[in-house]
Amino acid sequence: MSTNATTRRVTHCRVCEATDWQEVVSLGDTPLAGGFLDPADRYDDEPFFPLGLISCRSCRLLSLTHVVDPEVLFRVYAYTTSESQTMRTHMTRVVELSRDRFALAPQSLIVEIGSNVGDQLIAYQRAGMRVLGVDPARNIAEIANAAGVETLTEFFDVGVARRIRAQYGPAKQILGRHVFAHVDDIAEVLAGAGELLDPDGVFTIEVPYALEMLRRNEFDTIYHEHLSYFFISTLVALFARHGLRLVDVERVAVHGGSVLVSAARADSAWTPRPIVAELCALEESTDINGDEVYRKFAGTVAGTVRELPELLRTLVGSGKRIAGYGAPAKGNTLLNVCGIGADLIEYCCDTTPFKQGKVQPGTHIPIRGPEYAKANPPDYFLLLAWNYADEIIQQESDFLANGGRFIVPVPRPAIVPGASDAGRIAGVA
Ligand code: DWN
Ligand code: ZN
Repeated sequence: MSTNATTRRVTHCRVCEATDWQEVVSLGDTPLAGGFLDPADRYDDEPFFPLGLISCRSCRLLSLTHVVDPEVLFRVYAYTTSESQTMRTHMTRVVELSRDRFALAPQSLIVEIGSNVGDQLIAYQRAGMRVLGVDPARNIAEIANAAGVETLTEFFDVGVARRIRAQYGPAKQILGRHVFAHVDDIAEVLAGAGELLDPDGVFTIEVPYALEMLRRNEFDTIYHEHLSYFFISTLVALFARHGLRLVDVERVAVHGGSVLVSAARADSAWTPRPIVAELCALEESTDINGDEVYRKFAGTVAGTVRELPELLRTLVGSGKRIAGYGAPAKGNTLLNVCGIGADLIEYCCDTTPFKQGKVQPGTHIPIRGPEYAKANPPDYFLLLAWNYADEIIQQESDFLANGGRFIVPVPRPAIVPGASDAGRIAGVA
């Protein structure tokens, strides 16, 4: 079933309002990546929505072709920040970088948009800051409030920003980690930031870096929650339109290669660090303003969509058992677009209690907890949560020692060799 009532086709660029789009890749109709379902005999009413990527020829924003109503996507949310060492270390670093670069004193007010269960704000609390979370997901905000992180159950907009300022005062930092790409009305959020920000405050976002998505073929990070995929040069232009100046970028490894980007009021004392111009030059030299780089990306995506199911079919055909490692949102783009279903993947193993016992959207592969995977180890894990590859491969040393192997889907499908595989060529790429 495809639904029109809750979708809108994108016509104007949400950064620069231009209407000249290059079609990059169409991934067909897919279910919502976070639309985990209770097991059922039939799934006739499951909604599917068009999923396609286009590039604005004016500012090179990469955008989805269709916007799904945020009330549908974000009021009940399956994703809670992963309890991984990688993420804990990263969150501490976000606090240190912000404090050191922008002179955040103890007791500064930090407001986080899309604050999820509050883990990032707890790291700020430890550094002595005052914190406030804003997150529209009722189930998630409840967990954060119970953990002692005051969280408003709201979409951030001008009205919410004014209320916060009246009650708590201006914010020294407004933070949005992996949420800005989810916002359709960017102008409203930036106007809200303008209302709430202290004259010397910074607006900091962390977004997947579009250059990395293209370079590493991370096409599975394309799904309905992610409306925008940003280059630094696009963000420079965006902030300038809204009275802000992009002053800092830090490249960070999380979520497949992201950027932590800070903007200050254009009339503040903060000036751009050299990295801003360096990354704009890198993007220029990668020819992001031409069409070819996007055509090439589409070709690589098509290659993976062909090769990955072939590899899995060959393994299953020779009697091997395969399970998915993790049930991340991006896994559902991968599985649905590649046509990989329960005939190839027995189950997906995920640590998130909310997902366990449910089935994956579209493919209806059951989701189990780690104990089940321990008791029923497959021959191969398809590493759907590939962004935690190092940590997961390390923690699954028993699985590897017993002959189990991981398959990574991107940049090209490949079997990760174990220590005992020296000299053998694995995978298809
Ligand atoms: O922007 C978004 C990003 C930041 O987070 C979202 N729209 C939703 C979400 O995307 P995701 O679901 O692809 O995120 P993760 O963090 O890659 O998800 C990893 C999944 O794998 C989680 O469900 C937890 C699970 N996991 C696991 O089962 N064992 C993770 C690790 C590290 C593990 O050891
Ligand atoms: Zn544009």
